[in-house]
Amino acid sequence: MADNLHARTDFVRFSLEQGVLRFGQFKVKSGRVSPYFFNAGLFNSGVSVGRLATFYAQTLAASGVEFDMLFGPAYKGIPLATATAVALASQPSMQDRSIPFAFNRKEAKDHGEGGVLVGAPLQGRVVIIDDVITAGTSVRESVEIIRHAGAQPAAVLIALDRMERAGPDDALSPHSAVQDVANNYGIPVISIASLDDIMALLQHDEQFSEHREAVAAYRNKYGVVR
Ligand code: OMP
Repeated sequence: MADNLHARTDFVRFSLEQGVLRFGQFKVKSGRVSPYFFNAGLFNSGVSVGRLATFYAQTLAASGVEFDMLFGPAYKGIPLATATAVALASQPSMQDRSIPFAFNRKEAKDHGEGGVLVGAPLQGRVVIIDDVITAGTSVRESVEIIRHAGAQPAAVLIALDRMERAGPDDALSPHSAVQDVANNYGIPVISIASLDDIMALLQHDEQFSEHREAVAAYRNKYGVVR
């Protein structure tokens, strides 16, 4: 859809402007040296988090996924779920629904209200909100928390899909961690943008031409087969 393509490209540009998406050489969690890195922690001011949340909200609304509430895994998912719930309230398709949200603590509290969960009670169809999925650790923990509470994971919503194959260099999986999450839990993983959108921008904008080759080479080596 042309509109979505527009939004994805806008999101890549916005991430570059904010310094969240950078080109260079970065060692990532898998041990690979990536020619780009997406550091969502740098969406760290009122206006930038507000815009980020609008991208999440629009992407979720356009996905057609039916859901009852949001869950943000600690720590990074907490502001993401909170801000996205606020942004969803202004989406026309939400028709003034006020979407509940919840998040977990990393350590259980043994006094006061106690427990690991904060926010609305986990119930119904729950969308997990995160920044990137690399190994899928935080999604696995979230799915366990949601199921344990008797609710159902409905989808995972992330900012960027790096579209790269999981596993070590000598035994690359045919699937990415994102595809594994979708297959293992039987839920869609929706992303605001992906490596394809970054590559499209690199192809069309001369300003970034110096990074084309390195990103294309990385995509050729580790990219999922479409
Ligand atoms: P999981 O929750 O195990 O999927 O890990 C997410 C990890 O991805 C975080 O530890 C980040 O440091 C890391 N990461 C990014 O945030 N952005 C990237 O572009 C790449 C990575 C990464 O290390 O792969």
